Amino acid sequence: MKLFWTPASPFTRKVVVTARELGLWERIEVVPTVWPLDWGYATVEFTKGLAEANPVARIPTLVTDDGVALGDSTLICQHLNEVAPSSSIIPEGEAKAHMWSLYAVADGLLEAQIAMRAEMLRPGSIRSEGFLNKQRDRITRCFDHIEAHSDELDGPLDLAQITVGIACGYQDWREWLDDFRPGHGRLSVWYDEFAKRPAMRDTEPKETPAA
Ligand SMILES: N[C@@H](CCC(=O)N[C@@H](CS)C(=O)NCC(=O)O)C(=O)O
Repeated sequence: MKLFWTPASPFTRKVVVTARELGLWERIEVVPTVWPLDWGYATVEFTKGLAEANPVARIPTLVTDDGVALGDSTLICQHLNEVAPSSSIIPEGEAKAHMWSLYAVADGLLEAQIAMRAEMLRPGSIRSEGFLNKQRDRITRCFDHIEAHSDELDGPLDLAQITVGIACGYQDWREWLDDFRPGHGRLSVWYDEFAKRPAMRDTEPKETPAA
């Protein structure tokens, strides 16, 4: 399998943490991608092979062992879960709908963080404060929901937990995002422990290296 990657992308981190937790990381060839800083509002020169594999030209994109390109982190994590030899991060039965429900909130939170990142990259004169505030409000609602459902974070490892952990990590990393801890005490305690997992410690976000 081949993964188009950068350490700055929380969607890509979701895939990497999933692969590590499922024992699949050694089977993945990493293709580092480069993103000129105007990627948020302009078409940029893509890393060789990315747009050819996935015309959406976003990361993560995974090319499977059968040569099929999957250009979305949720699909990639589902694929990894299917090929994992013995473990699973997608529960069966009643727990499955609850897991996807919490997952969708955490994934929407990631989308809001990345929408803000793209907006923050625009020159200040054309940046929309209204748009940034809308994303901030969405982020607050999502953290409030996760706090109210924090008992669901205590079960066996699943994809919702991974995505919540990565959302907390991204919120901590970008200085223009607010501290998520005030008012979210149970989530804060959970995250402090979750962030100690080797798969989380080894994938802390970093700026995309220059070409
Ligand atoms: N829904 C997609 C979102 C992926 C996404 O937004 N990736 C960002 C990086 S975090 C990207 O590649 N942005 C480049 C662009 O939009 O041009 C997923 O889950 O994989």
